[in-house]
Amino acid sequence: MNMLQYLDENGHIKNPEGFKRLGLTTDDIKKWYRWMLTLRIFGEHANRAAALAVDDSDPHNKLVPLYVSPRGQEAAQIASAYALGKDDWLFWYMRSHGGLLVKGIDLQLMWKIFMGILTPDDMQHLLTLGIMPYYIIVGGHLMHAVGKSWGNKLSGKTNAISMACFGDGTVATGSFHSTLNFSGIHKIPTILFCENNGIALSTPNELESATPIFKKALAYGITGERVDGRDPFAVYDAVKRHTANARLTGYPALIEAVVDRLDDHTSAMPAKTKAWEQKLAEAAQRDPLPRFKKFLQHEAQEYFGFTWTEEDDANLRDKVEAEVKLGAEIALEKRKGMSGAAVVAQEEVQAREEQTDELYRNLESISFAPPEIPDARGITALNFALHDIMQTDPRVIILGEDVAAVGSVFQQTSLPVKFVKKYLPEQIENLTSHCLPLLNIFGKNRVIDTPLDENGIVGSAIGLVLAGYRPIVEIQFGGFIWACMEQIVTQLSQLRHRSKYVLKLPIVIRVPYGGGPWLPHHREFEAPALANLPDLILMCPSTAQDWYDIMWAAIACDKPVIIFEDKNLHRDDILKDILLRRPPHVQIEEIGIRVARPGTDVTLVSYGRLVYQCLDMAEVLQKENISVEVLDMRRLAPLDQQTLIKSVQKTGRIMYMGEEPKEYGLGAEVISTAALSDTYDYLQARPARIGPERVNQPDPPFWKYYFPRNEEIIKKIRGLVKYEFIQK
Ligand SMILES: Cc1ncc(C[n+]2csc(CCOP(=O)(O)OP(=O)(O)O)c2C)c(N)n1
Repeated sequence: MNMLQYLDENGHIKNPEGFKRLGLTTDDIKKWYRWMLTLRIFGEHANRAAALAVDDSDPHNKLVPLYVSPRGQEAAQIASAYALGKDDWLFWYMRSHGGLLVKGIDLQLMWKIFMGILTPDDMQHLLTLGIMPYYIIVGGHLMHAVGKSWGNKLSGKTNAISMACFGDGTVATGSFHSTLNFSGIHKIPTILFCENNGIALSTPNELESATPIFKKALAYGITGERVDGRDPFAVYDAVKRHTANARLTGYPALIEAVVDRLDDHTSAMPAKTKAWEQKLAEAAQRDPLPRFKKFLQHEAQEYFGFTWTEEDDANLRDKVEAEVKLGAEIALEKRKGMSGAAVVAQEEVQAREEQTDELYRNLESISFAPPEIPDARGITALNFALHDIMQTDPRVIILGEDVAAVGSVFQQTSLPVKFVKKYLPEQIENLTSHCLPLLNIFGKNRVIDTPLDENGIVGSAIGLVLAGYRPIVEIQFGGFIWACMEQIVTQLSQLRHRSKYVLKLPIVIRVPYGGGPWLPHHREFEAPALANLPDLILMCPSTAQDWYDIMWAAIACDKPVIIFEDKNLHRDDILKDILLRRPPHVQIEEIGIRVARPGTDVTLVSYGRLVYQCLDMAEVLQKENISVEVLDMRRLAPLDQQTLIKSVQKTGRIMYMGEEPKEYGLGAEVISTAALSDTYDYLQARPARIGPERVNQPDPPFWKYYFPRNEEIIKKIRGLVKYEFIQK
């Protein structure tokens, strides 16, 4: 196999001149060996700790819940991280924790990571060193590395780049493709460091990839190189060269370090295939530790002027062994002092804490008094919200498919011609034939047409946050959000938790939805499937002012917010109203249910376009002396329980109406909130819900027969009012 190598399997330098040019010192060499040994010895102890239960009460609760051994990959991990600069970030996967030592963590902290007992202070320390929390989802971290480097590049900090480490199985994921594609197109200086140990759990590399890994770079217009990953000099040389080039030119690189996995897949899952076991003895011959020891014994004298004896080696091992044990003892002591109940309770508080960005906590600092818009519709409110936010906060950028040159498919990321002429005459020359794309005002570094890759977009947005940005992502149609569920579910809704709530995630995702005569994936309502995910705030405005205010409140919030915008309301005249353009005056948590119409007999709960249908039906029912209170949810999740309960306690009756199939829909939460609380005692009728059956929407000509129809609403509400509650 062709690959860069300085150190042969017997510990001899193959290319003396090239080796000397690496400019390594005695100090470098000794540090490397010490770290490699530390990693090896730590791994042996961690594997043992992974077999020990914390106490007799629960044999499954191990001291180390899961250990993923880097045995055989130490040289690649230590030398690659050593080639990074102080400000570079490391996006690691579980097996690849050697780089953490190089970046500066001590053994106590390493133990805490694997024991699962990190505190917020520990996490803050890791982030300060440029180390991300751990990732379990294969490939989940790759786009975060790209986004971070991208953000650095956009803000001119070209000296700080990211390195993402991953295994050969990861090459099969969509995230790998996204990573190479984004970084190739936008010249994002990221080092993609693949530790190819030839096997992914039990699956050999030839079943993950039909071509050599490093050659894939070519297809994306970036550089690829293969090195012997058991030779730290080759690894160091490659990473050093490519990071220097990345800093200078912005070019990313894919480095394939060929290594051997000399241990089980994980402590919990040995995955000893016959093929792997057969190759183990041969692979052990390439073990980087004995190889490096031989180098020290054979070559250190010639190249660095010192000798390395068996005694030196034994002394170092003893020292490292003692350090590893001491680290474990300190970590164990800390563990003893932790109460499980207190940790869980604290996390609940942290998760719910309001998180408003500093800039928006002090509104006086925002000088902002643009003229009101007298006849704004939903789209106008959205247009001006985005414009005003971009103008006020330079950290905000817009990302998405077709958001730049054309100003989005519904012109959400643009300004309409007539308003530009009236309010922004200085921008007239930037108009296209039909609008003023925000791109033409804020430039290509702030309004970015991304590749057609939703998972890549959300992943890069998370990385951009790490570089100080506050991205607004557009998902072109709600139906396409499924293409980024991996990032939304496993990262956006969980990363704050994995970072012990130290990381902030100010990302806003806008999702146009709304039933109508359209093809599949352009008409569904996706919020119910997301509402069960912790840490996401889901919003849905139905007035022009709310559209504006919610967008601002979302951008001020340090938690991820997903805004569902009913595209049926974009240009509906029913929304026409005076739009006050104002900085965020309420926190997103305070934007709960809006009482769209007060009433006394029945509480009718809905969202988006349906609110207007509810209002119409309330008008009809009023003529029969049935007074309906219409609630516009606005915040779909978490639900504004207080306002809901107050209303139901007043009316004694509740009905939910939604666009989504009613089974497992948002109505389940709305109704159970009323029925499971003290409000149950106020109920005079069994709660009702109305909405489509749990089937897909029909073809376009028949769409109206799917959604709640007026007659049904009237009938159900009449029934509610006549109802005698069975138990009463
Ligand atoms: C998306 C996803 N699918 C499956 C898994 C289960 N899993 C964990 S590690 C692993 C193999 C990873 O192989 P590779 O990328 O080569 O890294 P290695 O473990 O060999 O270092 C698998 C299948 C996972 N964590 N995430």
